[in-house]
Amino acid sequence: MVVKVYGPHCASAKRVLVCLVEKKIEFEVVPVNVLEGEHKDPEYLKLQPFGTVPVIKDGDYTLYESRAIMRYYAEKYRSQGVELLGKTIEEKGLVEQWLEVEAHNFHPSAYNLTCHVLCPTLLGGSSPDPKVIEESEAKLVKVFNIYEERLSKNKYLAGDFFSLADISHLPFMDYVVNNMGKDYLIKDKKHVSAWWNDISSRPSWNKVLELYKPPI
Ligand SMILES: N[C@@H](CCC(=O)N[C@@H](CS)C(=O)NCC(=O)O)C(=O)O
Repeated sequence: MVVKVYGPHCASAKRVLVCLVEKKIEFEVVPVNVLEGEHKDPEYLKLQPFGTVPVIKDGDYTLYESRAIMRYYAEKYRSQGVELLGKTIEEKGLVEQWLEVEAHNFHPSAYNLTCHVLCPTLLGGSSPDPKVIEESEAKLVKVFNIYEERLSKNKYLAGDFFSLADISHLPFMDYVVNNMGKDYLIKDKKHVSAWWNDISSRPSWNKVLELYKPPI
């Protein structure tokens, strides 16, 4: 059964797509035009009642929330493709820890910047608020200071192995560093910069970026 990924052009879906490519899982995509509000259509809401992308369908099985989908496939196809969950229980704990850090410490500020710098007028957004931008950048600097310390001891966030925790950062780090041109946030951080160069050079990420351009 080929996995169907709804809304491949959106940032959160790209997490899922990179995971599928790294795990060598076959998939097809179903476009969802968020700019036209298709993610709020009644048919779509039957799959994702909160009206966000992505969703996957795997036969009769439906799953939403991008990080949950990654965890599901990394576990389901554990022995296939790149091991993304860690081999030991300790490694697995650290992958989970850094996935949570991404979701709760990195993502909110990166998301706010995306809304206020990249797409203030889209998706019902308001005009850019300089205070939100300033505060979000300040919060990201603090987060990156902690990453710098961590990455001075390990090549990747969870240890010396690439994992879901790294994948989870790709879409919004790309927005911040490349699309918004805020590379100055990491430029003076040798280890964060090396980590970003490494993970953003992976063929899986470049394939996903090339195939599914952002909607903005
Ligand atoms: N926690 C969700 C967030 C999904 C999300 O916010 N997706 C954005 C696109 S990247 C979206 O659907 N935005 C449209 C909206 O919120 O109306 C996940 O990780 O799947």
